[in-house]
Amino acid sequence: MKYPPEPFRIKTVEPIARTTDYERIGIIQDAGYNVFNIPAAKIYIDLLTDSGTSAMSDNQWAGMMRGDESYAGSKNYFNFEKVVNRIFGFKHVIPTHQGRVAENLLFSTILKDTKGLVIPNNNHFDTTRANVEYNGGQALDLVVDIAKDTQAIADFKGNIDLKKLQALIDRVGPERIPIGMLTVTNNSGGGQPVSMANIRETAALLHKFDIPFFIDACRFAENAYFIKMREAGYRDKSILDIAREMFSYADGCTMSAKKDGLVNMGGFFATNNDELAQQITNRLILIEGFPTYGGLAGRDMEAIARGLEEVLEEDYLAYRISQVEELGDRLIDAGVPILRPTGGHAVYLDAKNFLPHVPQSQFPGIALTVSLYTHAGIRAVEIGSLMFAHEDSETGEVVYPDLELVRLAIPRRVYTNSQMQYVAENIIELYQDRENIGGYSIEYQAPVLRHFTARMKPLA
Ligand code: P71
Repeated sequence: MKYPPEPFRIKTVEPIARTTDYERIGIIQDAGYNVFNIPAAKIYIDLLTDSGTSAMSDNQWAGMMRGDESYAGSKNYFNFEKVVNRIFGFKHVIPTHQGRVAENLLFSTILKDTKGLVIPNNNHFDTTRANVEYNGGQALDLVVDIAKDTQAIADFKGNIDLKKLQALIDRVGPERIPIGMLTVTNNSGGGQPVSMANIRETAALLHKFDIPFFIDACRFAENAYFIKMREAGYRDKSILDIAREMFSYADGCTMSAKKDGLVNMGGFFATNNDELAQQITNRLILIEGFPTYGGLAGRDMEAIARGLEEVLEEDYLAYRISQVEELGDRLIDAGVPILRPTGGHAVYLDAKNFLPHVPQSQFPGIALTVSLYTHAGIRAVEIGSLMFAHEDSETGEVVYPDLELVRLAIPRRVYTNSQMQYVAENIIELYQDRENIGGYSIEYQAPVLRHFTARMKPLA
């Protein structure tokens, strides 16, 4: 079967309400044309993010009832640690309440007191970039060039360009690179996977210069599934074995369990480095909590432990990846420009090609996001100039991102395929009416991570 069906049945339902076209026009205006400001009750299909939006299984809910809420040494922490160890293989496991805290702890520790440090990655996601920059470092994106061509078909468009990484090491010297990273799958680059060969070679290159290698592991299971399907020699390996091999090359990872942990809240930092683990643990106690809970309830750690086991199931991953692919295929068949091939957790509309008459300075991704909401009550997220355009620190000129995307992130185990069909049909309608969609300007913006709270206004 090309698109394998859901490997679960529905036990609890949550009603969702539709709004009228007229209501939505008022709602989006009140929201300052920023979909982050819309109350969720006014959204019909919410594809803002796949983060923290998963449906938990009956097994995870049962685990919630087994929460041990002891301040120190909760039994759930030991379950959680055991599962993380089994999959990721790192010696120290430090729970955090979400991924960006793991990033904050890491970067505030390794970038502290030193100027001019750079952190290479395939593509940093927004919170990673912000945590690097806020701590005085420079976040560099060294993804392969083919990733910038939305129509090029390749198996591993999330790979880092090893020549660019070597050139960076030659240019700034290894002493200015405290760690190197890879984000799996590459979220800002279309949810594209990184190959095992690229992970192995990145680690080897960094280690040659004694630079530690960390993985941003949010969607590690989806990445492992793509390796199984696309990379020679992995078809007969289990997802667990592939994941273990991926992390065996790394010195540690940051993880938002809100993605492939199949939970609504949680994350961790893990590493083999004793000294770093000690420093981070000390900081954790200051900002998150005691090392055996790190900002999480005991029941949350139990849900993560169980979620991490479930996400490795192949029936689940086959359904997951193909649900996203089917939505992508429906749009491709209708000629709608999307980033190809379809990524692991989302379909990314190519806003530059969808709205060629709206220049990057007028936020085509925002224009499309607003139209999707007003047309059909669908919430997507811009991954383009509002999120990533910035002023060059030397020239002061605005640097625009290569890609102008609108991401339709699919929550895990949440929406049915008929709801996905509704999404596809409405996007196709919008595409047919694209000439009537105009640009936006910014009315208010925060100094960091402005996309979350910006207020916009239509230009026409
Ligand atoms: C996503 C998110 C969360 C988000 C971001 C922007 C708008 C809406 C929602 C979070 C990530 C991520 C990667 C690769 C670290 C984090 C931070 N992604 N790395 O994609 O994708 O994790 O949210 O748990 O702090 O929607 P955190």
